[in-house]
Amino acid sequence: MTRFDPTPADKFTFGLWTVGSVGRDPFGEPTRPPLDPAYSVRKLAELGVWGVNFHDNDLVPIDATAAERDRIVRAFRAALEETGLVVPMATTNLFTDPVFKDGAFTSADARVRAYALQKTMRAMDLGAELGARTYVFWGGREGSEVDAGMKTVDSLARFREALNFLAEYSEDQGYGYRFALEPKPNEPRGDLYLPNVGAMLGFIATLEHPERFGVNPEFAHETMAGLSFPHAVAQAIDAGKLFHIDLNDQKMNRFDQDLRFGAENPKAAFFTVKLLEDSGYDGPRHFDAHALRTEDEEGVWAFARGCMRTYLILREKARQFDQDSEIQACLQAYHVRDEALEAQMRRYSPEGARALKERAFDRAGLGARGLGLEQLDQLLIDLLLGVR
Ligand code: GCO
Ligand code: MN
Ligand code: MN
Repeated sequence: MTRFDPTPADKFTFGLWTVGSVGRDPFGEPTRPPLDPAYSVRKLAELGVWGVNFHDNDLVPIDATAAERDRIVRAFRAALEETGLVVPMATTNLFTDPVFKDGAFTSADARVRAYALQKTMRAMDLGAELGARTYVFWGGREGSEVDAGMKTVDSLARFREALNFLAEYSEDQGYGYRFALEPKPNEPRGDLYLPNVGAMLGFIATLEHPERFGVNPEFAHETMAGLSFPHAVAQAIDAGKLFHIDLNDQKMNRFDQDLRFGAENPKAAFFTVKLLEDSGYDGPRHFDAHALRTEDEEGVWAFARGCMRTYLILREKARQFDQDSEIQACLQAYHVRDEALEAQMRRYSPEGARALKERAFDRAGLGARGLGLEQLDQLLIDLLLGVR
């Protein structure tokens, strides 16, 4: 065992759909056979993973009979008990079946919306049965290609109604779920509603029980929109709304690539890990990514090991960053403190405001001061590239 081998204490999780991805894409058929869920559980446990998550239909096919459902859940539960893997999060597939082609909770057809509620309540039952405490909503089809259907404003109201309904259902059943809403800018719809973390946080404030709702930011999704993932995570942390996180990687402004964590943007991955570790976030470190389509099963496990290894390497780098005296000296020089001034700014008072208005500032001097960020950032690069 090396220091970069994960253990359950690291709280790494994968979705059944991630390691189970068969490599299908819009242009090509699967390149790998499907994996049996109980088999995935055993393999993940061997790798040191803590938990496994699923959409209802990753585990139970959409057309399974009640007897089939029970048999599948029993086999899955046996694998969990044997390995000690937990199910911290569950979610609903509201995007694969043609019934959801124009949205689930935001469909213009009341019957589709009602079916989406039914399917989600049943999926919440399944998740709770297996111990899940976090419930993720990713509105895969909640969006549009054309707005001529005139439902853009209505869709938000319907999405709100559905979430309020399901939060009540959770309380009524005693499930006590915390809900994590996952934004994405587009794909599979031309435009998805509530496309980024900021939009989702604004929407949460309009719900009946905002305290039960937080966000599930995904690296790929903010990056697709050309936004900074660490900044989105920071906003979620600041709002006390980081309920879950989807780690992966992505080139900017493309389709959702779901690359191995840290594979494309190791620097942003470093800041993500540092934010998670420094903030005291104690939820799952979930990888919502999949192996490249070029890979066979061996490649899938190499991919899963790689996600966790990179996280652990970056966690060590984050500690090194905190202990590096040269880096810390740069940071100290950069963050200029002034207790008296900060006290005046912290909270408004008429005296403080007057004092600030009258104070003379060396504007030219402040503008001319070099901040040392080139040097600091190069020290970080040296650290990440392993020469420090
Ligand atoms: C995607 C999403 C999904 C969700 C998953 C959990 O782009 O397909 O990231 O993988 O995270 O449906 O709700
Ligand atoms: Mn995604
Ligand atoms: Mn995701």
